[in-house]
Amino acid sequence: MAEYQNLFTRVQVAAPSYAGVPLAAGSKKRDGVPAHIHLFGRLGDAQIGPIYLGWLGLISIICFFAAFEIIGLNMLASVNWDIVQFVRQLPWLALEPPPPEYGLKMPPLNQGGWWLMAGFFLTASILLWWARMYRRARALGMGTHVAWAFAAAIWLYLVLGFFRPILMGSWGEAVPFGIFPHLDWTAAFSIRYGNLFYNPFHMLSIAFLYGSALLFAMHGATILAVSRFGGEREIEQITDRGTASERAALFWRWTMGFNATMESVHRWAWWFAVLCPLTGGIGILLTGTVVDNWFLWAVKHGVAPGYPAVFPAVTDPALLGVKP
Ligand code: 07D
Ligand code: 07D
Repeated sequence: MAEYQNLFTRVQVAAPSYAGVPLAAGSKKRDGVPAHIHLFGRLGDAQIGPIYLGWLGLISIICFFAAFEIIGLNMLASVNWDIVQFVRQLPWLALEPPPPEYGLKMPPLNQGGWWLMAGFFLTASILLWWARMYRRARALGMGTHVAWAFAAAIWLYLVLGFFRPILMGSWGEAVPFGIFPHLDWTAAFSIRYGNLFYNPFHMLSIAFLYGSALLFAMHGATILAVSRFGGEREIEQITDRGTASERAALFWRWTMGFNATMESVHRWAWWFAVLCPLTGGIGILLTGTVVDNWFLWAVKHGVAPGYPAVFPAVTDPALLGVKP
C-alpha cells in the first residue's frame, strides 16, 4: 500500500518558494526573501517568510520591546546592575505593582510607576497584535475565529491586571511581572480569598483546561491514526465509504457510541479552549468584589461541609469580621 509520507517520515517535499495570494490594493508588501530550512520542514512548512509586517505589527513589536526593556532594566537595577546576578536570579526577580496606598493614582516611578508603564506598553502591544490578527484574517477572506479565541485570553489578562484592580480601587491588586513572583501572587490570591478551588468558575475553567487537553489528544491522535489513508489531506475529508474520515468517525462511534464530525470536532476544540479563560476571567472578576471567601461561600451554599456539630461551637476565624 502506498503510504502517505507525513511529517514523521524522512521524506520531505521540496518546492519552489511561494509568496502567497496577491494582496488587496493598499496593503503593504510582504517582507523578506523566503528561505527553505530542512529542520523547520520536519515540524511544519520548510518555507520561512515572507512575512507581512504592516503598521499594526510594527507598532505592536515596538510596544512589546518597550515593555520588555522596562521590565528587564528594572530587574537589572534590582540586582545593582550586576549582569551575573541578573542571570542567576532572573526567575525570582520582579517588577512589582504599586503598594496599595497609591490606589489608582500615578505612583512615583520606583514605587510602581515603571510597572504601570510596562503594563501600558504590554497591553498596547497585545491589543495591536489582536487587531493585526483580525485584519490579516480578513485580508485572506477567512473567518476571524483565531482573533476571537485570542480575545478570550486577552479577557483573562485584562481582568487580572486591569478590570479587577479598577473595581478594587488599587493597582496594587494586579499581578507583578516576573516568573516565580507571578506564581507567588497566584498562590497568595487563592489563600487571601479562602481557597480558589471553591470558586465554581475556577472549577469550570479547570474543566475546560483539562477538556482542551483531552480533546486535543483525541483529535491529534485520530487524525494521525488515519493519516495512512490521507486523513490529514483536507481534499479527501468527505465521509464516503472507506475514507479516512469515515474510519475516524466509526472508530469513535464503535468505541463510545458517539462521534464528532470533521467540522464539529473543531467547534468542540474552539469552545473548550475559549471557555477556559472566559469562565476563569469571570471567576477572578467576582473575587474580592462580590465574594470575599470562597470556602465560606461554598459552606453557605452547601458545596463544602460546615464544621461538624460534635464539639462545642467552633467559629471559623474568617467569620469573626477581623479584616486583614
Ligand atoms: C506554551 C505558548 C508560548 C508562550 C510562552 C510564555 C513570557 C513571559 C517574562 C522574563 C502556555 C511566554 C512568556 C513572554 C516572560 C519575563 C519577565 C503557552 C505556550 C512560552 N503567565 N503561570 C507560566 C504568563 C498568569 C501560572 C510560564 C503570561 C496568571 C502558573 C510563563 C501571563 C496566573 C504557571 C507564563 C501569565 C498564572 C505559570 C509558562 C499573562 C493564573 C506555571 C506559560 C500575560 C492564570 C508556569 C514559572 C506557558 C511556569 C507558568 C507566562 C499569567 C499562573 C512564564 C505571559 C497571573 C501556575 N506563565 N499565570 O507555557 O512554569 O503557557 O511558571 O497574563 O507553572 Mg503564568
Ligand atoms: C494567562 C491568559 C492571558 C495571556 C495572554 C497572552 C504574551 C506572550 C510571547 C513574544 C492561561 C499574552 C502573551 C505577553 C508574548 C512571546 C513569546 C491564560 C492566560 C493574553 N489551578 N488559579 C486558573 C488550576 C490553584 C489561581 C486557570 C489547576 C490553587 C488563580 C486554570 C489547579 C491556587 C488563577 C487553572 C489549580 C490557584 C487561577 C487559568 C490544580 C494557587 C487565575 C486558565 C490541579 C495555589 C486563573 C479563575 C488559563 C483563573 C487560574 C488551573 C490550583 C490560583 C484553569 C489545574 C488552588 C489566582 N487555574 N489555582 O487559561 O482564571 O490561563 O482562575 O491544583 O487567575 Mg488555578
